[in-house]
Amino acid sequence: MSNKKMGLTTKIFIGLIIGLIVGLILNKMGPSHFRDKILVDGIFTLVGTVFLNAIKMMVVPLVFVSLVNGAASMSDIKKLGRVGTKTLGFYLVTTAIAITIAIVLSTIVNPGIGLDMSSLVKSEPTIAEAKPLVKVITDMVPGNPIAAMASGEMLQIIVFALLFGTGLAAIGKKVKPIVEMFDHLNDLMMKMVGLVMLLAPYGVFCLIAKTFSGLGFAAMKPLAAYMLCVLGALALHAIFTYTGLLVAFTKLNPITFFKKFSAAMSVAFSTASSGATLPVTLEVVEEKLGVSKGISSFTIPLGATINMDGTAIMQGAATIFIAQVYGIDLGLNAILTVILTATLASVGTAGVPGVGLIMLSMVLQAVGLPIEGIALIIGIDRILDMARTAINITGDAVCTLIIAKSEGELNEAIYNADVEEKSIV
Ligand code: DAS
Repeated sequence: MSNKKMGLTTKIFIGLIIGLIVGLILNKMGPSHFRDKILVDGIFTLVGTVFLNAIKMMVVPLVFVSLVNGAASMSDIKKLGRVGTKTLGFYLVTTAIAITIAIVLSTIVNPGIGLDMSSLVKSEPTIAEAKPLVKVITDMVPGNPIAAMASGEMLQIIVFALLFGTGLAAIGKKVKPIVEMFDHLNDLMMKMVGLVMLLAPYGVFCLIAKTFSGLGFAAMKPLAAYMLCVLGALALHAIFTYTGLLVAFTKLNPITFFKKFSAAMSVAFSTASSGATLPVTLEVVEEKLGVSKGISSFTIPLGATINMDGTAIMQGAATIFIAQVYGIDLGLNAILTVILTATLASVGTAGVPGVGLIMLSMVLQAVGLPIEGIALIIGIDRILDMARTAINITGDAVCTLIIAKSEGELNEAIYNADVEEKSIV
């Protein structure tokens, strides 16, 4: 992990801790012109709003470019046929399971119930009533894709981008320059996200200080409950979904998997970037778990682009939390829309720090929840980003093992080797 990245993560943590302390002190100080007008409604709202707007600014271009890029990179799927279809199928199914676990757990824990934090966010949320699912589906196809982008109709942008990218993949060689252009544009989007995230330490400080100056310790419990929902769902998904799939489809020992894959998980945790961890993921999957290069060189990079189970879990829990904080009851239609949007959105979410939060604003827009709700959770998101990135790559590796086993391209002697040697000694 480069010093620059370590620097940003450390700075965000420092912004979080100092913002928490300043917020609690201001809360204890009680109302005053200085606190309420100069600080909370002044500096904190100004910097926090600039940071949130910078995140919102990235949503449409990031979603469009990364989804076109994701879909166009699936041209290999056509070539790889069976393997590609199986890989895509496993990735989408595990992501949908992940977000469902997060939503069910969050509706049991109810992290946002009992605390109205909406007073902290200036603009009144404009909530469109949850559309019937049939209308959601029919509305997914934009009558005018440019208008969809201008108005931030995210599901319509997703559908248009996936069709656009699939079209590029279907044409193949003739449009190679366009595919390469989108690959470069994707790099540009990642760089712009990186530049926006440079604001994070200051934005996080102001948003956390604002939240806690208004609510004091009362805000600790719901935010802690939200974090527990995300971390709990990540753990449940890893323990039950991945272990269950691994045993059901490969009969391999899951303990061996987690023992060997923990090296890659710790790199993903410390970098909060699936992309940065890619070389380590490939090395562990090939050298320690016995997957052939022919399979892993396709499924792992594709997974780092289109498979984000951990991110989907955060998006599911955050959507429930924000709806509860605003006192909005998400009906079944809205819940299904969240699952659909987050699963589709994960197709294009590239693996860089903070990108899941940007995609969260897209999920919130899809169900008419106020994006300003992100201000409530952004302060603690970096910690959750590290944990969910570790799960993102674990999902890629589990699906890769299943595909490799089904294709007869898994060397089980390598998979079991180290553990048996250790047990003999
Ligand atoms: N940090 C992203 C990744 O690298 C995940 C996220 O932002 O949710 O996978």
